[in-house]
Amino acid sequence: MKPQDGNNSHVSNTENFFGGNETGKPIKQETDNGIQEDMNTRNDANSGNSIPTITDTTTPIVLFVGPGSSGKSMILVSLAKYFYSKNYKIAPNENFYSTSQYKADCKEFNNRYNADKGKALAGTSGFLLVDVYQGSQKKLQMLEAPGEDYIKFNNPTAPIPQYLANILAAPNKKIWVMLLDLHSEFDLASDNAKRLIYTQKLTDYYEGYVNRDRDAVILLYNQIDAHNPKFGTYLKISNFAGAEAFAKEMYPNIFSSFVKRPFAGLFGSFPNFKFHVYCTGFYGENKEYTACDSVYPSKLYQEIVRRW
Ligand SMILES: Nc1nc2c(ncn2[C@@H]2O[C@H](COP(=O)(O)OP(=O)(O)OP(=O)(O)O)[C@@H](O)[C@H]2O)c(=O)[nH]1
Ligand SMILES: [Mg+2]
Repeated sequence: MKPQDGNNSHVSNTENFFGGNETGKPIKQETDNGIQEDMNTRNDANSGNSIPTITDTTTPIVLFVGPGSSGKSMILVSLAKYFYSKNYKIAPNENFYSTSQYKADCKEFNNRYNADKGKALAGTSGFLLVDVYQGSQKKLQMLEAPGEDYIKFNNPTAPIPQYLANILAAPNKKIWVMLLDLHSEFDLASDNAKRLIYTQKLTDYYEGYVNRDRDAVILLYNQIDAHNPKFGTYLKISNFAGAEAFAKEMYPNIFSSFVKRPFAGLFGSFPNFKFHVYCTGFYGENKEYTACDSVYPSKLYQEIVRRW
């Protein structure tokens, strides 16, 4: 989904900051005009960054890669809540993008964050760059971007938007959180064709941007609560090994592709990723949200800080 800026007419009037509509279900739209769409319709800024831009080229960046509505925003906010509990300071980076929509989203994030201390933080439906501070030192930047900028199932080879290409080319260490997204509305667990498209986007495209010596890759089986028989609920992980085996069965090429060979030309390789599971919370009938147990963000948090 896209932010409501300019003439972005495909965004429903009922869409809210949570990335959903009044019925609570996110509205998923795909466009396929890549860079032009990004530059022409999102920019209502007169000054500042006319496309989303990370100006800090040294602090590590956490990227949440996944299709629209796969759960990226909610992972970011549940992580933000956890960072807060660990006494890190969290602040949306207001200079990242100059649109009025972006400024409003930053304000909304701040308001909710400060009012609620993360009890029921909302996600955005567009962009958010969140800075994480330990004391006065910036340790991390977490990027939330619209899923369709990462993958368009109706046009998977479309170029990624220019802003994203710039971020991928930036010298910062990247912590790639790649969502396996098996159970969102695209239902990649039962749609073999789409799952293959997504596999190829990760292995043939994004893997090319992973710097194996600098970056970290986390393959995240998110929304595991949506699997039946269950591997976990929002309160606990019930069957990690089962979840991992299922994810491997669904994505054999991803698990075999993200490997590192210690010495060129020699046989043998080892995984160049960490596998984790995630559930952001419980979503009631009317999408009322109850945050997940800290077991999920704490494991992801440990993985991220281990590598920053
Ligand atoms: N069951 C379940 N549903 C989830 C979970 N996380 C997110 N959802 C559902 O997925 C919806 C979309 O989540 P978002 O975090 O907004 O998705 P997104 O990837 O940021 O989507 P875009 O911003 O459109 O790319 C939420 O409104 C929830 O309904 C989860 O862990 N379990
Ligand atoms: Mg989002």
